[in-house]
Order: sequence, then C-alpha cells, then structure tokens
Amino acid sequence: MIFDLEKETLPREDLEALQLRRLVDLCRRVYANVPFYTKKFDELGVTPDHIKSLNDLSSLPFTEKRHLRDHYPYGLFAVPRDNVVRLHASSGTTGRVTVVGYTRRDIDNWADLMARSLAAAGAGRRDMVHIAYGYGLFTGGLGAHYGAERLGATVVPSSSGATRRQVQFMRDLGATVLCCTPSYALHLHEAAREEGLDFRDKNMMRLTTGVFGAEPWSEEMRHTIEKNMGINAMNVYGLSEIMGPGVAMECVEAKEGLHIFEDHFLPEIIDPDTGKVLPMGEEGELVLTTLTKEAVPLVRYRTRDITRLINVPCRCGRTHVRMDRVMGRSDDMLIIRGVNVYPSQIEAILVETEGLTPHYQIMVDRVDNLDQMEVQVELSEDFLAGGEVKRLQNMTKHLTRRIKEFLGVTAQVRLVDPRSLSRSEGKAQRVIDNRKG
Ligand code: DLL
Repeated sequence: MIFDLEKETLPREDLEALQLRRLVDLCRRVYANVPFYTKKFDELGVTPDHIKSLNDLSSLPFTEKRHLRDHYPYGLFAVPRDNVVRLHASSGTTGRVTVVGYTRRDIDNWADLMARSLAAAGAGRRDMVHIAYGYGLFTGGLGAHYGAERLGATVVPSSSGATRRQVQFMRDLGATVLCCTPSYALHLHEAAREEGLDFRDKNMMRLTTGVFGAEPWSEEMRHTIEKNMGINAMNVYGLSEIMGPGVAMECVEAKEGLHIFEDHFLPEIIDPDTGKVLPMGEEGELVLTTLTKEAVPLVRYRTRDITRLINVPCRCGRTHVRMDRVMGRSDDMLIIRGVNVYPSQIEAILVETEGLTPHYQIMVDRVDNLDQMEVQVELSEDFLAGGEVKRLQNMTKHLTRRIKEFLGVTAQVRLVDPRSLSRSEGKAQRVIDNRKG
C-alpha cells in the first residue's frame, strides 16, 4: 500500500520543482537563523539567491557530525527553543553526544514518513506492530511508534530488553509486524526456540513482517532471518541527525533498494576522499540535505554511509529514487594490511555457510606491526552434535579460503560454541578493533 499516493508518486518534474522550492527556502532559513551556516555560506561566497537549480546544491558547504558536536547542544538549531517540542540524542562510538530537536511540524512529518515506511513494508491499520527498538533518546522506538499510530495500526511499545517476555507478548497479543534491529530479531528468534515457540508456525505466532534497520546487514542475513522466522524482512534506513528511522524504506513489491523520501530529503553520492559528487549509480558516501526540517535543518550532511543510488523506475509505482542497502560506514571500514574490508562482506560469507549460526564477531589486532583479523563465529547445535574434529577442521579451512578468495585477506577463523558470543538488544557490535588508541 502507498501511504501518500500523491507525494510518493509525483512525476519527476513536479518532484524536482518541489525540491528546488524547498531547497531555496531551506537556504534562506539557515542563512538567516544559524550563524554557523551564515559563516560557511559567506566563506564560499554563496547566498540563498544563488540557488537557481538543483545542480547548484553542489556549491553549498557540507555539514559533518563534528560540526554538530562542536556546536553542542543547541548551536545548529534554527528556531527559538520555545518552538522545539522534542529532543533526541545519539551517542556514537567516539566523542560527545549530538543533540537533535524537532518542532511540532517536524514530529508530524516524521510520523508521516514512518507511516509511509511501514505501509511500504506491507503494513496497514489492521496490523499489530510490536516495537522493540529502544525507546528514549534513541530515535528508533519513538520514531516507529508515531509512524505506526499514524498508520492506524495497534502499537505495542515494548522497547528493548526482557527478551523472553517479549516473545510471549508477541504470541499472546498476536504481533504481525516487528520493528527492531536485525541482530535483535535473531535474538528473539533464538529466545522463542528456547521457549518451544516457532515464529514459522503461523498458528502460534502471527508475525508476517519485520521492519529492520539501525545497523548494517547483508542480503544473506535477510534470507536467514526470513527462513528462520517465516517472515518478510524489510530494510528501513535513517539517522538521528537527519530525522531518525524513515528517511528511506524498501517496498515489498520490489524489495530491491530503499526509496529515499525525496520530497523531504535531497540525496547525493560523493567520493568520501575528495568530496566530489559522483555520477548516478556509482558507489560512494551518501550525503543528505533536509528540505523540510525546521528545528535542526542540515545542508549536505555527510552520513558516512556507503551506498549507491538506483534511478531505475520501480515496479511499486513510487517515483522516489532508491538507495542500495548500506554496505557499511566509511568509518567502520577495516583496513587489514592495506585491504579494505567491510564487516558486512564477512557476514555474507558466514551467513551463507551451512552449519553456522548468524552470530559472529570480528577481532582486529596488531601483532609485531602486522594487522591480524580473527573471525569468531558460532556453530549451530546440529553441526556440533555431528562434529568430529575433522569436520571442524574442514569448516575452518573452508571459511578461511572463502574469505581469502572474496576479500583478499587472510583471517584466523575461530569456531565457537553456540550461544557463546554476547547478544545485543540494540545495535550489534560486530567489530572489536584493538589497534585503535
Ligand atoms: O539508527 C535510526 C534508525 C532507527 C534507523 C531505527 C532505522 C531503524 P542513529 O543511531 O543516528 O539512527 O544511527 C544512524 O545507523 O548512519 C547508519 O550507519 C546506520 N543505519 C541505520 N539504518 C541502517 C540500515 C538510527 N537500514 C546510523 N542499514 C546510520 C545499514 C543503517 N545501516
């Protein structure tokens, strides 16, 4: 179902005209109200009046996470504090937190966009939406919550934690849609099995759809979750600085790339090293400009997420451009002896291998000035039960060879007992890099 038929299927020309109007308005607002942007624009010698076409976007300055940190907490706000009705914050892995704010209209738009996202996943007002993203300063819980209510569905605001109780609630209340991180979905699946419950048995569990995001996950992981749980696992993307979840969403019709809600966000792909805009279809860093955000509007925000844009018309009828599944963040790309490796590439290899569970961790170290990578992955109970030493050795060899073949790096593979790696309730920490600091 398309939640906002008119906006989501606007003919390209009309969409671009709307974007241009909104871009000019955005520039006027930030130039007049945010000293950081007044200075940046002045330094580059541009004013809002210079924006005559969407191509002029590339003459505008970038905004980076460090700018938000430097102006902590309210320095980039474009409206008086009285007009801000909500704050969220994101901690990130390093440094100070960043604080983002929302006006009444920002919250309203966000609810609309998350409602669009849930509808694109196939959800509607008859659904029972179980939200296991964390509620609080993290945008996942409340973002999904307002969207599900806007859609008219019934919401179970479960938040994260108390995993066994969540599974029982999902059974008792008849959850049909689950919103959480993909790693937490796996955890719920495991907890269900321990309770003798099976998500695939639709007489027992009514779940049909997952709306998963907030961390990178591979296509292979999608297949695993879908197979284990008997559901459609859909990908939702977003980030707190831009809004929260609901910036882009896959449609159930194509399940190939996430539609970026272009009437609210203007995407570009740049070369992360040079900052140059790349041609359509090339892989690089996603940059987003918020067209309608009032409280903290951002011009050309560098997301650090690596993806590419797909402008082939989609069979669902939406005209908004799609972005490919995020393959990783430019800042969590590992460089192992000079070779670039994304954790999601390792995940893809592990998840498609019979006999393993989708639970893994990557440890990186430097020994005698040489990078060492160890991939720890849990064996499945079945594999372990039939496990002569020979089979285990063969599995280790097989994985080491696949990683070498596909990524060009040598990894130590360590097979570990089922359930021995720690489980996350929110974003999984896949990599422990001991080389830093
Ligand atoms: O994770 C917002 C969110 C909540 C998105 C719930 C989807 C669902 P932050 O904590 O600010 O916000 O983290 C944003 O998470 O820049 C990406 O690196 C990563 N991320 C988010 N969604 C996806 C996804 C929320 N579908 C950062 N695939 C982003 C891959 C994702 N990475």
